[in-house]
Amino acid sequence: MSTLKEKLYKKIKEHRPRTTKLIKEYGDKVIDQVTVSQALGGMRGIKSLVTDISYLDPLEGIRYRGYTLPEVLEKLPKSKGAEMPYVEGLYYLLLTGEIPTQEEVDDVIIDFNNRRTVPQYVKNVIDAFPSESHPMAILSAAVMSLERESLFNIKYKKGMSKMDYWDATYEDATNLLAKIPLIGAYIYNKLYHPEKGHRFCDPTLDLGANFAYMMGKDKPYDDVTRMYFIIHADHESGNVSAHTGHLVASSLSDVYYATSAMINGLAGPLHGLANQEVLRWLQGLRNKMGGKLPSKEELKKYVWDTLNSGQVIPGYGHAVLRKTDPRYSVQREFCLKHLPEDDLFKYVDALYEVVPDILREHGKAKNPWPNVDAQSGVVQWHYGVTQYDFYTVLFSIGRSFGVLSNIIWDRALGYSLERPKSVTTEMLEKMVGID
Ligand code: AMX
Repeated sequence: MSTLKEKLYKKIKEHRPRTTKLIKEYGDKVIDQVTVSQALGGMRGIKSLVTDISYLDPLEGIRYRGYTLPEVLEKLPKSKGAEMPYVEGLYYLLLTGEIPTQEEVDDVIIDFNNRRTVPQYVKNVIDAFPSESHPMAILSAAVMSLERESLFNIKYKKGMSKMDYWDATYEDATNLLAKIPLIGAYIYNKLYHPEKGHRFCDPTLDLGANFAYMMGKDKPYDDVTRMYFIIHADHESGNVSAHTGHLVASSLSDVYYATSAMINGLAGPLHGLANQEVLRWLQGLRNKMGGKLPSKEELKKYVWDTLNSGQVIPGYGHAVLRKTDPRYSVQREFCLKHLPEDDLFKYVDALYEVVPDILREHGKAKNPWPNVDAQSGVVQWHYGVTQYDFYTVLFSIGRSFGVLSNIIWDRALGYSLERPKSVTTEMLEKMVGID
């Protein structure tokens, strides 16, 4: 058993009695109430999910296992000369709640490297897609095609004890996490650089560096990759991608079904696709300005024109956050250090000066501040990943780490099949006293 798996098992055994006690002794205690607008409005804010992997404070932003993003980036081990930590170390943290030592991360890196091989039939599935297909559709199908590898399914059919569900799920999840960056890079090269062909992975490199290598990118794209995957990994359980993964896995569908479903949820423009929308919108602005940096008045007009045509300002607002997203700030810091003169970065910075005030005046958005997506496309664009359809694939790879860590723990703690209750509009009208 690997060091990570051993540590995880110890944590699971320690945690199980806490969940059992809560259900057995406090199962009837009320922790929230539901209003009509919540029932009709996407269940905003209802406390009805439990996860210990991450928590999203509306003002402070995300914490992974109690650590803020700057703390995560500072404390996790890094390779020599790197600014950003190993993604493999993040997996260790998400699963165990502990910051790994260099030795413990090395162990995970070796384990991941041993699981990397992407079967030829998955590549065939990818190759069979027309080149006009959206890369998210291809990613979803590629992950789905891997489903036949599920150890959970094999063991379940043979009659596995519930107490062992986490083990087979851990194996499936770790196999998928090791492969999904390679699948992403394969899709990228097929769609955008078929003339260059595909690169085999480099077994001497960690996940972030190998992804950069397979994408054909030089330094510091390895750090961009690590930063990107780490900051997108988790955002507690209620967002569309995390919740979809959890929901599908709650029926004991294996992690391949669950991950493919979470990818499908992430592909919507109000969620993961927003980063590509931001780039489209910024390019529209740049074209309008003929490449020059707009004045404050020109920027304001562009923002108001977008709003007045009934569209949202991509990269701004959030269902839970009520302040600037720390994931935006982490990327901004990176941009200030590495690409302060980048054209698009200057646009993004200038927009930060005007959009929050306009959204406040517009009076609809509960949060006028930027979210993660307002910055992330700019970083990718700068390093030559200009095919913005691809940005949500990068988001998906990062998000898989959080979603799969959650699913492993869901199985370890025996979380139930999800089944909330619905009512009809007529019932709702009766409940509030409308005749
Ligand atoms: N521009 C214009 N209007 C906005 C807005 C924005 N950026 N953000 C919210 N609003 C509007 C909503 O459309 C809604 O209008 P309605 O009453 O006419 O339906 C109203 O303000 C209230 O919305 P809210 O409660 O503040 O937000 P929400 O929880 O309903 O939606 C989100 C959250 C992110 C979908 C929304 O802010 C939005 O559409 N933002 C732009 C797209 C985006 O950046 N998405 C990425 C989010 C992060 C991620 O998941 N990757």
